[in-house]
Order: sequence, then structure tokens, then C-alpha cells
Amino acid sequence: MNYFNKIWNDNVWSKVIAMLLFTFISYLFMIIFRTFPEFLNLRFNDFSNLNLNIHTTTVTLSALLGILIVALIVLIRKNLNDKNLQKWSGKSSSIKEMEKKFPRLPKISICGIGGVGKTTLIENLCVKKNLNSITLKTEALVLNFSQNSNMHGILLDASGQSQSSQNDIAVKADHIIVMIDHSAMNNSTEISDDRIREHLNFLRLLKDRLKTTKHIPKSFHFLINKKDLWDKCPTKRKKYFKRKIDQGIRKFKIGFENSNVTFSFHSNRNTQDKTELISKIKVNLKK
Ligand SMILES: Nc1nc2c(ncn2[C@@H]2O[C@H](COP(=O)(O)OP(=O)(O)OP(=O)(O)O)[C@@H](O)[C@H]2O)c(=O)[nH]1
Ligand SMILES: [Mg+2]
Repeated sequence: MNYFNKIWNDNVWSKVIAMLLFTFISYLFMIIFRTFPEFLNLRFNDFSNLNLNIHTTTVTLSALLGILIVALIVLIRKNLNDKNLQKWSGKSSSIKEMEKKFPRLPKISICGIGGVGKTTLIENLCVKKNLNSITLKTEALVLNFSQNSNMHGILLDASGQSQSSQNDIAVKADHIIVMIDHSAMNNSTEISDDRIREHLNFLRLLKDRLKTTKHIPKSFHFLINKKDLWDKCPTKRKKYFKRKIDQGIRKFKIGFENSNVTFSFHSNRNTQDKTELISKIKVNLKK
């Protein structure tokens, strides 16, 4: 069934073939019912005796029926899919289940080391989630990024304590948001050198994994989080922090020339930042 869904969804030709098939079946039905019961006794050249006008009408009608049946299937499937999306919006499940339910939705992985604010970001984007502890289990969550139209995506969140869990969600992603901060604390304004080193090491290992699996996401967005805190730092130290992160991003993007690489300064405590991030995600999803 999954294989059928994939062929049907991804391929225009599958719809054309289905249309021809239904046209042929409709044509056969019409021929059988119009000439039945003599049909069984028809000899091959009896077909030439059929009135040409009636024959053309039969072919046209069958073609129309074929188109109608395929259009109906497309419409019903779209309707079911929309209902399913509405039902699942804001809800989370395992990646496997979400991939099965919505194989065509783009996946956006939120990556970064422990305590950087990944789950808080998802919580902000979805409003509904109420998580206030570290993430232990990898989760997938469906979200509509546009209020006026359908622009759904699957957000992936995993434990930042485990590099391999982070790498695992990265290699599945169409788009990656990498979060970076200045300190493991959620109230310290001090920029920590150890924390910067941890981020740079994380980026190196993430890149290694993407390279070895030859996975090239369409976009990377670096989110320099906790701006509400590090912005209070003395200017010199702030400049140092930005320079270090900038160097890390420059190094990371070598080899990903086909991906769109962007960055922004962000605070999960600022609603304006959330709105700006959503616009950026929408731009990337449209590409
Ligand atoms: N001040 C401030 N605190 C933040 C911000 N974003 C997240 N935090 C806090 O940072 C702490 C860790 O946030 P989480 O969202 O749990 O971090 P995580 O990246 O999901 O961590 P793991 O699940 O361990 O990988 C929480 O106490 C958040 O409230 C921010 O922008 N500013
Ligand atoms: Mg988390």
C-alpha cells in the first residue's frame, strides 16, 4: 500500500496510466452491455458493422469516465489527507509513524547540544506542547507554518545529550535548524569558552555524519539562541562570541554549496523572533 501511495503521489504518469486503464475498462463495459447477449457470438469483423457515430460516442464517454474516476480518486485522497493533517497538527509521535502517515511532508530537524533550547523552540512554535525537562526520546511533530494556507512540515526533536541521536535526525531532514548558545545556563549572561568549543565540536561531528551518508539537506539555518542573555554581555565579548560562531558556520558550510545556509540571532523568550523564524522556515519550505 505504501509503495502504491509513493508511485501514485510522486508520478504524473501513474495518473495518466490509471486514466487510460479506467477508460479501457469503461469502454469494455459499454461494449458488453450494449451488444449483450449477442456479444458472445460476435465475430471479429462484426465490429466493423457497428455504427461509427455510436462507436465514437462510446470512446468519448469512456475517456470522460476515465478522467472522472481518476479526478474523484485524487479529490477523495486529498480530502482524507487534509483531514488527517488537521487531526495530527501539533501532535507528536515517532518518526517512523509520521513518515508512514505523511510520506510527502518535508522534515525539519532541530539540532544542537543539550540545553540549547530545541524543545523550548518547538514548544513556542506549537503552543500546545508542555515539556519542561530534557528530551530523552526522539519525537516527530506535525506543524502548519502558515495560517492562511497549507504549509505543513514534520519537526524532529531528539536528545542533545546524544550526538548520535542528533546525527540520526539530521540525516533524515530536508531542512536543518542548528541551535547555538553562549552558555549551558538559562540565566547566565556570561559567554562560556567551553560551551563555544562544545558547539564547534558538535558541528564537526554533524558534518562528518552528513558527509559519510552523503545527505545534503536543502537548507541549514543557524539559530544563535538565548539572545536575551548574551546580548547583555560587554560588547567586546559579544563580538568575540559572534566571530567564533561565524568562523564555525563558514567552516561547516564548505561542501554544502547546494544548500541554502542562513543564520539569525534569536531568543525563545521573544515573540517577534519566533515570527521571523517562521517566515524563514516558510521561505525554505517553498524552495
Ligand atoms: N533565557 C533563555 N532561556 C532559554 C531560551 N531557550 C531555552 N531556554 C531555557 O534553556 C533550558 C533548556 O531548554 P530545552 O528546550 O529543554 O533545551 P534542549 O535543547 O531541548 O535540551 P535537550 O533536550 O537536553 O537536548 C530551559 O530551561 C529553557 O527554558 C532562551 O532563548 N532564553
Ligand atoms: Mg529537548
